[in-house]
Amino acid sequence: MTGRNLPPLSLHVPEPRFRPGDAVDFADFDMPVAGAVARPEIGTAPAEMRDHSYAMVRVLDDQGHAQGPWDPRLAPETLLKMLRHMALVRAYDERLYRAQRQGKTSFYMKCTGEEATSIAAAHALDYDDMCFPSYRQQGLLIAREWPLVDMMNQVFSNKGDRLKGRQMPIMYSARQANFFSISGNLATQYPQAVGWAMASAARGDTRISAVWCGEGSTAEGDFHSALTFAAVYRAPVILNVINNQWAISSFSGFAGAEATTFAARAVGYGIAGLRVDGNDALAVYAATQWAADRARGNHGPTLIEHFTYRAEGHSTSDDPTKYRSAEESTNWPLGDPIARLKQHVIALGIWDEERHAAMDREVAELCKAAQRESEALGTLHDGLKQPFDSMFEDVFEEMPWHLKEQSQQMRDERKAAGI
Ligand SMILES: Cc1ncc(C[n+]2csc(CCOP(=O)(O)OP(=O)(O)O)c2C)c(N)n1
Ligand SMILES: [Mg+2]
Repeated sequence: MTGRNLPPLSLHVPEPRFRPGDAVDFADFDMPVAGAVARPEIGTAPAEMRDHSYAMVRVLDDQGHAQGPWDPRLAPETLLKMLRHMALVRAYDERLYRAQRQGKTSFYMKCTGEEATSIAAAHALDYDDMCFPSYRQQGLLIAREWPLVDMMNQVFSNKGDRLKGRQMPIMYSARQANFFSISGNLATQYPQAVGWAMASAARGDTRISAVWCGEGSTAEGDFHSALTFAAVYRAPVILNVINNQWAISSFSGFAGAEATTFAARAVGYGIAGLRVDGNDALAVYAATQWAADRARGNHGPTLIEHFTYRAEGHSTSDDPTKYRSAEESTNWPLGDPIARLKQHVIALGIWDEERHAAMDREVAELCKAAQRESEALGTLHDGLKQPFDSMFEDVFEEMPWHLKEQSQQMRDERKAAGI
């Protein structure tokens, strides 16, 4: 303590608005009007786009009609395909969540409520655009029609798991789908995606990359160094931040949401920023398409904040009833992404309740059949599926002497122990 006559310093510690049991009222949520935000030319300088980091691009209005300059005017087949992929990812999540509760896998993560942020983005990208996902972008693989059985094999770490049980369940890797291996270390994919985009440009290629992280992960240093490189070299990359309001049990305020938007991170770096309603598949599609065109035209990166809500637990290891009000999810002012796209296609006269119910049954059956096929190759219930020796393989092209020695020691010890 110094003797100076000054008030003591204090820290501001953010507190979420609602805790378990609280009544949730979003009446003061300033609902952005659908169709109200201008759509800039793709080559617009970041300095002229500041307002876009604080506004919110919305296309679908409350009646399910598409409004304004961001309406991507998609063909009926595309709209219905996006709807089906969103329903499929929800059905897939439901099945694997139950499989985890039955002890068939140790871990699972759902993306309930956030389906549009992956599915609509994947539809707006080209197949050969390289995706650097976080652990909640299973929708990218579903939209790229990657086999469900292969995904489930990874979750069950069974005999069919191409990753040989070395990755945590759900940390997929699918090179042929241009889907980079998921890492549990938050935000590491950001510098990787920017580096990949820089390499693509340096080689004179035409492919771009896209990367996703949660709002909590923007507090990682990797996020900021990636943005510096992206801005300096105008890397052809789309930087997605999925603001689902929560990072396990700490709310978005701990990553800076009380002070500004996550899209506004772009402003400080001189990057184009867009903030979109992440529960509006058409807004996500339109923003992604805009950012992809911008990157392909050598106009540089775009940071897109997808404003959404994590409707369920962070993972199967989490219990959100301990830290947030259950009413948040049911009262979320931006609704449910599937219900909103469904309302849109019904309003267009190309869909109806009967077809929707039939589609839900069909995707549930598809997941059930895939699960049966995958479970035939094993689940967590029946122990290890990969030979013990395989833990030493695939790290070096040629196994170095010390690993050979260690694997021999393991074999000797197992033999001595009678295993
Ligand atoms: C570097 C690092 N720090 C902490 C963790 C533990 N962790 C795993 S997920 C998570 C929350 C991330 O929240 P957010 O980025 O908002 O993504 P969300 O889960 O909401 O999709 C944390 C802290 C980790 N995996 N890696
Ligand atoms: Mg989050």
